[in-house]
Amino acid sequence: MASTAPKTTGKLTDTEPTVRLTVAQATVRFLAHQYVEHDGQQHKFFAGCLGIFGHGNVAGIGQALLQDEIDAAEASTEPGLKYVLGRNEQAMVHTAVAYARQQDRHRAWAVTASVGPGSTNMLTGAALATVNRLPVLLLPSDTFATRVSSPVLQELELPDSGDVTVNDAFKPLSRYFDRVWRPEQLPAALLGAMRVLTDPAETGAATVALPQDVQAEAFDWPESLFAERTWHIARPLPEPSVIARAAEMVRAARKPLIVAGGGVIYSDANNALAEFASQTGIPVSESQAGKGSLLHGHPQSVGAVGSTGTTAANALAGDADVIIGIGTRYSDFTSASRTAFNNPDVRFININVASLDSVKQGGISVVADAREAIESLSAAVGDFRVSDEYRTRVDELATEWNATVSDVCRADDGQPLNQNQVIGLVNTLSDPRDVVVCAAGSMPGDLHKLWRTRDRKGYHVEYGFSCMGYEIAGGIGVRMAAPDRDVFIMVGDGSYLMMATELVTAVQEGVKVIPVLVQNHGFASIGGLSESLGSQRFGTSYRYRSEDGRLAGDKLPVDLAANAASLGADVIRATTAAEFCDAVKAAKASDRTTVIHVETDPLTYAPDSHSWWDVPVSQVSTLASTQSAYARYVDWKKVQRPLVNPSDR
Ligand SMILES: Cc1ncc(C[n+]2csc(CCOP(=O)(O)OP(=O)(O)O)c2C)c(N)n1
Ligand SMILES: [Mg+2]
Repeated sequence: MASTAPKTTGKLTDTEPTVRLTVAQATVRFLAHQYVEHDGQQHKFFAGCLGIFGHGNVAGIGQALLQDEIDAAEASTEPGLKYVLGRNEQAMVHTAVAYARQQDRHRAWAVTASVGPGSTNMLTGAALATVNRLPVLLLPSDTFATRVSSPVLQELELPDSGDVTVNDAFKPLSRYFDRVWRPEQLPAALLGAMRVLTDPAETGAATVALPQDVQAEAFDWPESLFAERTWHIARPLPEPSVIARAAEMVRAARKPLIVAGGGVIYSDANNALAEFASQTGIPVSESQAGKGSLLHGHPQSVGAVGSTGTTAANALAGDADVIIGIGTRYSDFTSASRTAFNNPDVRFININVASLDSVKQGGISVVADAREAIESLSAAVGDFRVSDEYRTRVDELATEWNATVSDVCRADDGQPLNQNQVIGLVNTLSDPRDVVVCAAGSMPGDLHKLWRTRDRKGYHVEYGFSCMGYEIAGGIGVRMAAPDRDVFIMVGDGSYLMMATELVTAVQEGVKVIPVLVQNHGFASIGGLSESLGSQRFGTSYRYRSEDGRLAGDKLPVDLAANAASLGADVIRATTAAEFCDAVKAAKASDRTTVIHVETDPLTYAPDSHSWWDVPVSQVSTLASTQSAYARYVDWKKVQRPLVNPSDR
């Protein structure tokens, strides 16, 4: 019954029936009733809630999740919000983000953490989600809104500010941030977070900080807050006049090149892109997030572009007069730090849902869904075809690169494997629909160059943030999103040591993943980078400190295979190609998480990209190695172009 008292503090409605719940219970109930609709399909948005409890959430969100689980068990239904316990808050965000990526951003997780370090552990995950434009709802716990017990355990307590808490650090890392000081604010905060999470142009980390006293506080909520709510995931249409201008530019192009980014995959524009490429003959290169936009073997596929690109894509990029960027944010790796697109007259057409990306490189800005825009552009370019001469050049370059890859990946039985061979073997022995996951080290670049993608969701390298430690946690998220695919997690020893702990979560949840642990006793990637920049691999290998005080002694006696086994995983050690093949077959046949441990030589590199990445070198030094690296750096800087010329000229 509606009360006769006027609507004041402590009330949201006089006209609707209400239900009395804590803020945490209301949050869980609300999240369980959020749906999305895309292309006529409708389903729940949240797969569940990952969490680690401590003070702040144990009796708030924790109590609410418990009640949800018990209510569901009694009613013989699924919980509204399934709870999964992780080992590290950063890792839980990685799992959530990887899941969302595998699901084309159509499903997501909430992540709850306790006050203080539990919450700040999620900061890296927040940045990773926002940089990669992937949805995750973060629910950090906050210190008391009432402050009656301040300073509480893990409270920041600044001398000059009463309302700042450690969770303010989420603000620049989140696409949406709110703190619920009072229960009345909860509906607006949750609705605001949902809007951002389900908007392809805005999505990223959405953070709703929940003070510990507020989480536990009871309130009379309007029942409508818990109604099933469906958020439409939009496909914004391009403006016809903009498409006409873009088509005119394409029709005038002699050497056009497409740069496909993650947006192609999220928009499920793969078939549209394949048809457009076949119809026009325009070659397609791919960024890291865009790998899989056009499958390997398509006649117009020239593979990775940029700092870790193929010689084919990079040669074409260097000459291209029109670049059609689709769903790409043009990271420095994609543009080879603005040296890849080096035709003095190059012009850009940028198709992107986010205006931030669509205006980059001075390009014509087509703010639209990738699939819609490709289809419109395809119709608008009419009978345009690239010349036979250009088509032949594309063919020759792609064939040459393919031969290079086959050559470096060939494994001769009996010899210890190098990293190219490990990648080649995983590629050949995995099923086309299996997923390869990676994030940091030397393998992302090598995978970008060498991996032959056979399924639009078969390649998952987190390279927006390239976060060491993402691999295992992320691989778990991928497998949870795609339980019918095997997930091969390529993880270096450095990344493994940073965050191996989620193997325990994989075992707990029965989520089977296949980590391929590449042991090279340190940082092949940064070692190589250091050497190329004149810093002599300083501090990049895992060695005892030697008598001269340097980290140059023998290899450390770490046994990461034994470590993985101690966390509950099955482990197979492989040295030769034959052993590695057997290991992959056994891992695929098993229903348990199986780590394949392989030692490789950090000094064997993937074939060169004929490309560059801008990492500044010391301008003065007494070391000859640094001086010569600086001279090389200055040479590359000469060809770096700002790429801000307006394309519409
Ligand atoms: C969290 C984090 N810290 C530091 C870095 C910088 N970094 C990039 S790769 C790398 C070394 C990775 O070592 P490993 O996993 O063994 O791969 P390898 O280089 O040997 O292939 C480092 C330190 C990073 N990307 N992420
Ligand atoms: Mg390593």
